[in-house]
Amino acid sequence: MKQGVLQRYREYLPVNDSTPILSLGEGDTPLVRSRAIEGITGCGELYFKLEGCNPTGSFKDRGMVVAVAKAMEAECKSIVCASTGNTSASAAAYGAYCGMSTTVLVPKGNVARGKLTQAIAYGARVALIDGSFDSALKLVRVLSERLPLVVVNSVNPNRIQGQKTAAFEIVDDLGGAPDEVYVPVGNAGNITAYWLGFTEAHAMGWASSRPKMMGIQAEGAAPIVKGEPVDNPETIASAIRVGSPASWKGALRARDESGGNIGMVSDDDIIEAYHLMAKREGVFCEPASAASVAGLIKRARQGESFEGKRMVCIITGTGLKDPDIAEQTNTPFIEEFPAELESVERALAFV
Ligand code: AN7
Repeated sequence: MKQGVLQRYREYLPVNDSTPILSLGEGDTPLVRSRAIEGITGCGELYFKLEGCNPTGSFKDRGMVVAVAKAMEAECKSIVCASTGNTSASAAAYGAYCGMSTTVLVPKGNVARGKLTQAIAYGARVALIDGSFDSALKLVRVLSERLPLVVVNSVNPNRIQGQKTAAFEIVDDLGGAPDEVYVPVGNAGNITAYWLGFTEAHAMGWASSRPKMMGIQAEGAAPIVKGEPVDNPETIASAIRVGSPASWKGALRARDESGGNIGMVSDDDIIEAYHLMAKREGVFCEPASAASVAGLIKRARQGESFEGKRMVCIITGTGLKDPDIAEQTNTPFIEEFPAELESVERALAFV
Protein backbone atom coordinates (compact mmCIF):
# COMPACT_ATOMS: atom_id res chain seq x y z
CA MET A 1 0.00 0.00 0.00
CA LYS A 2 1.16 3.51 -0.77
CA GLN A 3 2.43 5.12 2.43
CA GLY A 4 1.38 8.72 2.09
CA VAL A 5 3.34 11.77 3.14
CA LEU A 6 2.79 11.50 6.93
CA GLN A 7 3.94 7.90 7.15
CA ARG A 8 6.79 8.05 4.66
CA TYR A 9 8.31 11.25 6.05
CA ARG A 10 7.07 11.20 9.64
CA GLU A 11 10.56 11.71 11.11
CA TYR A 12 10.94 14.94 9.16
CA LEU A 13 7.45 16.32 9.83
CA PRO A 14 5.82 17.80 12.96
CA VAL A 15 4.35 14.41 13.84
CA ASN A 16 4.11 13.09 17.40
CA ASP A 17 2.36 10.15 19.09
CA SER A 18 -1.00 11.91 19.10
CA THR A 19 -0.90 12.96 15.45
CA PRO A 20 -3.23 10.76 13.38
CA ILE A 21 -1.36 9.17 10.48
CA LEU A 22 -3.84 9.40 7.64
CA SER A 23 -3.57 9.49 3.87
CA LEU A 24 -5.65 9.78 0.73
CA GLY A 25 -2.62 8.56 -1.24
CA GLU A 26 -0.80 11.88 -1.61
CA GLY A 27 2.88 12.18 -2.54
CA ASP A 28 5.22 9.78 -4.35
CA THR A 29 4.39 11.50 -7.64
CA PRO A 30 6.17 10.68 -10.92
CA LEU A 31 9.30 12.43 -12.14
CA VAL A 32 9.02 12.10 -15.92
CA ARG A 33 11.80 12.74 -18.46
CA SER A 34 10.98 15.26 -21.19
CA ARG A 35 11.11 14.07 -24.79
CA ALA A 36 10.56 17.37 -26.61
CA ILE A 37 11.15 20.46 -24.49
CA GLU A 38 14.50 19.11 -23.26
CA GLY A 39 15.81 19.43 -26.82
CA ILE A 40 13.96 22.68 -27.58
CA THR A 41 15.57 24.36 -24.56
CA GLY A 42 18.94 22.59 -24.86
CA CYS A 43 18.86 21.14 -21.35
CA GLY A 44 21.21 18.29 -20.49
CA GLU A 45 18.30 16.58 -18.75
CA LEU A 46 14.81 17.92 -18.15
CA TYR A 47 12.22 16.34 -15.87
CA PHE A 48 8.64 17.14 -14.95
CA LYS A 49 7.42 16.51 -11.41
CA LEU A 50 3.81 15.55 -11.94
CA GLU A 51 2.02 16.93 -8.90
CA GLY A 52 -1.29 16.65 -10.73
CA CYS A 53 -1.09 12.94 -9.83
CA ASN A 54 -2.00 13.73 -6.22
CA PRO A 55 -5.48 12.65 -5.00
CA THR A 56 -7.22 15.95 -5.72
CA GLY A 57 -5.05 16.74 -8.74
CA SER A 58 -2.59 19.24 -7.28
CA PHE A 59 0.42 19.58 -4.95
CA LYS A 60 -1.80 21.06 -2.23
CA ASP A 61 -2.58 17.57 -0.89
CA ARG A 62 0.96 17.14 0.48
CA GLY A 63 0.56 20.07 2.82
CA MET A 64 -3.15 19.59 3.44
CA VAL A 65 -2.68 16.12 4.92
CA VAL A 66 -0.29 17.56 7.52
CA ALA A 67 -2.44 20.62 8.25
CA VAL A 68 -5.60 18.54 8.69
CA ALA A 69 -3.86 15.87 10.82
CA LYS A 70 -2.55 18.62 13.11
CA ALA A 71 -6.03 20.17 13.28
CA MET A 72 -7.40 16.76 14.33
CA GLU A 73 -4.66 16.39 16.90
CA ALA A 74 -5.77 19.76 18.33
CA GLU A 75 -9.36 18.45 18.34
CA CYS A 76 -10.51 21.15 16.00
CA LYS A 77 -13.64 20.34 13.97
CA SER A 78 -13.62 23.09 11.37
CA ILE A 79 -11.16 24.19 8.75
CA VAL A 80 -11.22 27.24 6.51
CA CYS A 81 -9.18 28.58 3.62
CA ALA A 82 -9.10 31.28 0.99
CA SER A 83 -8.25 29.85 -2.38
CA THR A 84 -7.76 30.36 -6.08
CA GLY A 85 -9.22 26.83 -6.30
CA ASN A 86 -6.77 24.02 -5.62
CA THR A 87 -6.42 24.64 -1.91
CA SER A 88 -10.20 24.60 -1.61
CA ALA A 89 -10.46 21.28 -3.47
CA SER A 90 -7.78 19.75 -1.26
CA ALA A 91 -9.19 21.15 1.99
CA ALA A 92 -12.65 19.88 1.04
CA ALA A 93 -11.33 16.36 0.35
CA TYR A 94 -9.22 16.00 3.50
CA GLY A 95 -11.93 17.73 5.54
CA ALA A 96 -14.44 15.17 4.27
CA TYR A 97 -12.06 12.29 5.00
CA CYS A 98 -11.54 13.50 8.56
CA GLY A 99 -15.15 14.39 9.33
CA MET A 100 -14.53 18.12 9.57
CA SER A 101 -16.67 20.93 8.38
CA THR A 102 -14.85 22.80 5.64
CA THR A 103 -15.46 26.35 4.48
CA VAL A 104 -13.71 27.78 1.44
CA LEU A 105 -13.62 31.44 0.39
CA VAL A 106 -12.96 31.82 -3.31
CA PRO A 107 -12.87 34.84 -5.62
CA LYS A 108 -16.18 34.87 -7.48
CA GLY A 109 -15.79 34.22 -11.20
CA ASN A 110 -12.07 33.45 -10.98
CA VAL A 111 -11.92 29.82 -9.97
CA ALA A 112 -11.50 27.11 -12.61
CA ARG A 113 -14.63 25.03 -13.08
CA GLY A 114 -13.11 21.68 -12.08
CA LYS A 115 -11.85 23.07 -8.78
CA LEU A 116 -15.20 24.53 -7.78
CA THR A 117 -16.84 21.25 -8.80
CA GLN A 118 -14.49 19.39 -6.45
CA ALA A 119 -15.26 21.65 -3.48
CA ILE A 120 -18.98 21.15 -4.10
CA ALA A 121 -18.66 17.37 -4.58
CA TYR A 122 -16.69 16.89 -1.35
CA GLY A 123 -19.40 18.82 0.47
CA ALA A 124 -17.55 21.96 1.48
CA ARG A 125 -19.35 25.18 2.23
CA VAL A 126 -18.38 27.52 -0.60
CA ALA A 127 -18.35 31.27 -0.05
CA LEU A 128 -17.99 33.21 -3.31
CA ILE A 129 -16.24 36.46 -2.43
CA ASP A 130 -16.88 39.46 -4.60
CA GLY A 131 -13.19 40.37 -4.66
CA SER A 132 -9.72 38.96 -5.23
CA PHE A 133 -7.92 36.02 -3.62
CA ASP A 134 -5.99 38.56 -1.58
CA SER A 135 -9.15 40.02 -0.06
CA ALA A 136 -10.47 36.50 0.65
CA LEU A 137 -7.25 35.63 2.50
CA LYS A 138 -7.51 38.81 4.57
CA LEU A 139 -11.05 37.82 5.57
CA VAL A 140 -9.92 34.31 6.51
CA ARG A 141 -7.16 35.62 8.76
CA VAL A 142 -9.63 37.82 10.68
CA LEU A 143 -12.33 35.13 10.80
CA SER A 144 -9.91 32.66 12.37
CA GLU A 145 -9.29 35.07 15.23
CA ARG A 146 -13.00 35.31 15.96
CA LEU A 147 -14.15 31.73 15.37
CA PRO A 148 -12.76 28.30 16.34
CA LEU A 149 -11.42 27.57 12.84
CA VAL A 150 -8.05 26.26 11.73
CA VAL A 151 -6.72 28.12 8.67
CA VAL A 152 -5.31 25.64 6.15
CA ASN A 153 -3.76 28.16 3.79
CA SER A 154 0.02 28.06 3.45
CA VAL A 155 0.23 30.69 6.22
CA ASN A 156 -0.27 27.54 8.32
CA PRO A 157 3.34 26.27 8.74
CA ASN A 158 2.15 22.63 8.61
CA ARG A 159 1.26 23.15 4.95
CA ILE A 160 4.83 24.19 4.11
CA GLN A 161 6.17 21.22 6.07
CA GLY A 162 4.10 18.78 4.04
CA GLN A 163 4.88 20.42 0.71
CA LYS A 164 8.65 20.24 1.31
CA THR A 165 8.42 16.46 0.81
CA ALA A 166 8.23 16.96 -2.97
CA ALA A 167 11.84 18.18 -2.84
CA PHE A 168 12.81 15.05 -0.88
CA GLU A 169 11.29 12.89 -3.61
CA ILE A 170 13.16 14.71 -6.38
CA VAL A 171 16.47 14.22 -4.55
CA ASP A 172 15.57 10.58 -3.99
CA ASP A 173 14.68 9.97 -7.66
CA LEU A 174 17.71 11.78 -9.10
CA GLY A 175 20.19 10.62 -6.46
CA GLY A 176 20.95 14.28 -5.69
CA ALA A 177 19.72 17.79 -6.31
CA PRO A 178 19.07 19.07 -9.83
CA ASP A 179 20.77 22.26 -11.05
CA GLU A 180 17.60 24.36 -11.38
CA VAL A 181 13.98 23.94 -10.30
CA TYR A 182 11.18 25.96 -11.95
CA VAL A 183 8.12 26.63 -9.77
CA PRO A 184 5.02 28.68 -10.59
CA VAL A 185 4.53 31.35 -7.92
CA GLY A 186 1.19 32.64 -6.66
CA ASN A 187 0.98 33.01 -2.90
CA ALA A 188 4.62 31.78 -2.80
CA GLY A 189 4.09 28.98 -0.29
CA ASN A 190 5.28 26.28 -2.65
CA ILE A 191 8.61 27.83 -3.63
CA THR A 192 9.20 28.43 0.10
CA ALA A 193 8.42 24.76 0.80
CA TYR A 194 10.69 23.43 -1.98
CA TRP A 195 13.59 25.52 -0.74
CA LEU A 196 13.05 24.24 2.80
CA GLY A 197 12.96 20.66 1.45
CA PHE A 198 16.12 21.00 -0.62
CA THR A 199 17.89 22.74 2.25
CA GLU A 200 16.97 19.95 4.69
CA ALA A 201 17.90 17.25 2.16
CA HIS A 202 21.30 18.92 1.79
CA ALA A 203 21.78 19.26 5.55
CA MET A 204 20.96 15.57 6.02
CA GLY A 205 23.51 14.58 3.40
CA TRP A 206 20.98 13.22 0.88
CA ALA A 207 22.24 15.74 -1.67
CA SER A 208 25.66 17.35 -1.99
CA SER A 209 24.23 20.56 -3.44
CA ARG A 210 21.05 22.63 -3.61
CA PRO A 211 19.33 23.76 -6.80
CA LYS A 212 18.79 27.29 -8.02
CA MET A 213 15.15 28.13 -7.33
CA MET A 214 13.48 29.72 -10.34
CA GLY A 215 10.08 31.16 -9.44
CA ILE A 216 7.76 32.11 -12.28
CA GLN A 217 4.89 34.58 -12.00
CA ALA A 218 2.37 35.65 -14.63
CA GLU A 219 3.05 39.13 -16.04
CA GLY A 220 -0.30 40.52 -14.87
CA ALA A 221 0.22 39.10 -11.38
CA ALA A 222 3.93 39.59 -10.75
CA PRO A 223 4.25 41.53 -7.48
CA ILE A 224 7.55 39.90 -6.52
CA VAL A 225 9.16 40.66 -9.87
CA LYS A 226 7.89 44.24 -9.73
CA GLY A 227 8.75 44.71 -6.06
CA GLU A 228 5.30 45.91 -5.04
CA PRO A 229 1.80 44.50 -4.58
CA VAL A 230 -0.46 44.41 -7.64
CA ASP A 231 -3.94 45.79 -6.90
CA ASN A 232 -5.84 44.09 -9.69
CA PRO A 233 -3.93 40.95 -10.64
CA GLU A 234 -4.93 39.51 -14.00
CA THR A 235 -3.87 36.32 -15.79
CA ILE A 236 -5.36 33.39 -17.65
CA ALA A 237 -3.65 31.18 -15.04
CA SER A 238 -6.27 31.78 -12.33
CA ALA A 239 -4.38 29.64 -9.78
CA ILE A 240 -1.59 32.22 -9.57
CA ARG A 241 -3.75 35.33 -9.81
CA VAL A 242 -2.35 36.76 -6.58
CA GLY A 243 -1.42 40.40 -5.99
CA SER A 244 0.17 40.25 -2.56
CA PRO A 245 1.70 36.84 -1.77
CA ALA A 246 1.61 35.78 1.89
CA SER A 247 5.00 34.03 1.60
CA TRP A 248 6.69 36.90 -0.27
CA LYS A 249 9.70 36.80 2.10
CA GLY A 250 10.01 33.03 1.71
CA ALA A 251 10.20 33.44 -2.06
CA LEU A 252 12.91 36.11 -1.76
CA ARG A 253 14.87 33.90 0.61
CA ALA A 254 14.63 30.94 -1.77
CA ARG A 255 15.76 33.14 -4.65
CA ASP A 256 18.64 34.80 -2.83
CA GLU A 257 20.00 31.84 -0.87
CA SER A 258 19.91 29.62 -3.95
CA GLY A 259 21.26 32.18 -6.41
CA GLY A 260 18.06 31.79 -8.41
CA ASN A 261 15.57 34.20 -9.89
CA ILE A 262 11.91 35.18 -9.83
CA GLY A 263 10.81 35.93 -13.37
CA MET A 264 7.58 36.45 -15.24
CA VAL A 265 5.93 35.15 -18.39
CA SER A 266 3.04 36.47 -20.46
CA ASP A 267 -0.29 34.70 -20.84
CA ASP A 268 0.73 33.92 -24.45
CA ASP A 269 3.92 32.26 -23.15
CA ILE A 270 1.84 30.27 -20.67
CA ILE A 271 -0.59 29.04 -23.32
CA GLU A 272 2.25 28.13 -25.69
CA ALA A 273 3.88 26.01 -22.96
CA TYR A 274 0.47 24.57 -21.98
CA HIS A 275 -0.03 23.31 -25.53
CA LEU A 276 3.55 22.05 -25.88
CA MET A 277 3.17 20.08 -22.67
CA ALA A 278 -0.05 18.42 -23.79
CA LYS A 279 0.73 17.90 -27.48
CA ARG A 280 4.47 17.13 -27.35
CA GLU A 281 4.96 15.71 -23.87
CA GLY A 282 1.64 13.98 -23.19
CA VAL A 283 1.18 15.97 -20.00
CA PHE A 284 -2.10 17.86 -19.71
CA CYS A 285 -1.46 20.40 -16.98
CA GLU A 286 -3.32 23.47 -15.86
CA PRO A 287 -2.21 26.90 -17.13
CA ALA A 288 -0.50 27.91 -13.85
CA SER A 289 1.63 24.76 -14.02
CA ALA A 290 2.65 25.57 -17.59
CA ALA A 291 4.08 28.85 -16.27
CA SER A 292 7.09 26.94 -14.92
CA VAL A 293 7.78 25.45 -18.36
CA ALA A 294 7.16 28.83 -20.01
CA GLY A 295 9.76 30.33 -17.68
CA LEU A 296 12.35 27.78 -18.75
CA ILE A 297 11.57 28.29 -22.46
CA LYS A 298 11.80 32.06 -22.05
CA ARG A 299 15.26 31.83 -20.52
CA ALA A 300 16.42 29.48 -23.27
CA ARG A 301 15.17 31.97 -25.88
CA GLN A 302 17.06 34.75 -24.13
CA GLY A 303 20.22 32.80 -24.88
CA GLU A 304 20.81 31.05 -21.56
CA SER A 305 22.67 27.76 -22.01
CA PHE A 306 21.47 24.74 -20.07
CA GLU A 307 23.99 22.38 -21.62
CA GLY A 308 24.86 19.55 -19.28
CA LYS A 309 22.38 20.87 -16.72
CA ARG A 310 19.81 18.79 -14.90
CA MET A 311 16.55 20.72 -14.72
CA VAL A 312 13.14 20.10 -13.14
CA CYS A 313 9.85 21.88 -13.86
CA ILE A 314 7.16 21.47 -11.21
CA ILE A 315 3.83 20.62 -12.85
CA THR A 316 1.63 21.69 -9.97
CA GLY A 317 -1.86 20.66 -11.15
CA THR A 318 -3.75 18.65 -13.74
CA GLY A 319 -5.32 20.18 -16.84
CA LEU A 320 -8.69 18.66 -16.04
CA LYS A 321 -9.08 21.34 -13.38
CA ASP A 322 -9.69 23.96 -16.03
CA PRO A 323 -11.64 22.53 -18.99
CA ASP A 324 -12.78 25.99 -20.09
CA ILE A 325 -9.26 27.17 -20.92
CA ALA A 326 -8.60 23.90 -22.79
CA GLU A 327 -11.69 24.48 -24.91
CA GLN A 328 -11.06 28.19 -25.46
CA THR A 329 -7.45 27.80 -26.56
CA ASN A 330 -7.66 24.70 -28.74
CA THR A 331 -9.10 24.17 -32.18
CA PRO A 332 -10.68 20.78 -31.67
CA PHE A 333 -9.93 18.01 -34.16
CA ILE A 334 -13.34 16.41 -33.92
CA GLU A 335 -15.46 15.15 -36.81
CA GLU A 336 -18.81 13.40 -36.95
CA PHE A 337 -19.47 10.31 -39.06
CA PRO A 338 -22.33 8.01 -39.77
CA ALA A 339 -21.65 4.52 -38.43
CA GLU A 340 -20.45 3.29 -41.84
CA LEU A 341 -17.05 1.78 -42.64
CA GLU A 342 -16.65 3.50 -46.05
CA SER A 343 -16.97 7.10 -44.87
CA VAL A 344 -14.79 6.61 -41.82
CA GLU A 345 -12.16 4.73 -43.83
CA ARG A 346 -12.11 7.44 -46.52
CA ALA A 347 -11.66 10.12 -43.87
CA LEU A 348 -8.82 8.26 -42.15
CA ALA A 349 -7.00 7.16 -45.30
CA PHE A 350 -4.83 10.27 -45.53
CA VAL A 351 -3.47 9.85 -42.00
C1 AN7 B 1 -1.74 24.70 -9.88
O1 AN7 B 1 -5.33 27.02 -4.46
O2 AN7 B 1 -3.00 29.47 -4.02
O3 AN7 B 1 2.84 29.99 -4.85
O4 AN7 B 1 -5.50 28.83 -3.31
O5 AN7 B 1 -3.01 25.94 -7.70
O6 AN7 B 1 2.20 28.21 -3.23
O7 AN7 B 1 0.48 29.82 -4.08
C2 AN7 B 1 -2.93 27.74 -5.60
C3 AN7 B 1 -1.70 27.98 -6.09
C4 AN7 B 1 0.82 26.95 -8.58
C5 AN7 B 1 1.01 28.57 -6.77
N1 AN7 B 1 0.16 26.04 -9.32
O8 AN7 B 1 1.47 28.08 -5.55
C6 AN7 B 1 -4.87 28.08 -4.07
C7 AN7 B 1 -3.54 28.50 -4.53
C8 AN7 B 1 -1.11 25.71 -9.03
C9 AN7 B 1 -1.75 26.31 -7.95
C10 AN7 B 1 0.21 27.58 -7.52
C11 AN7 B 1 -1.09 27.27 -7.19
P1 AN7 B 1 1.77 29.08 -4.35
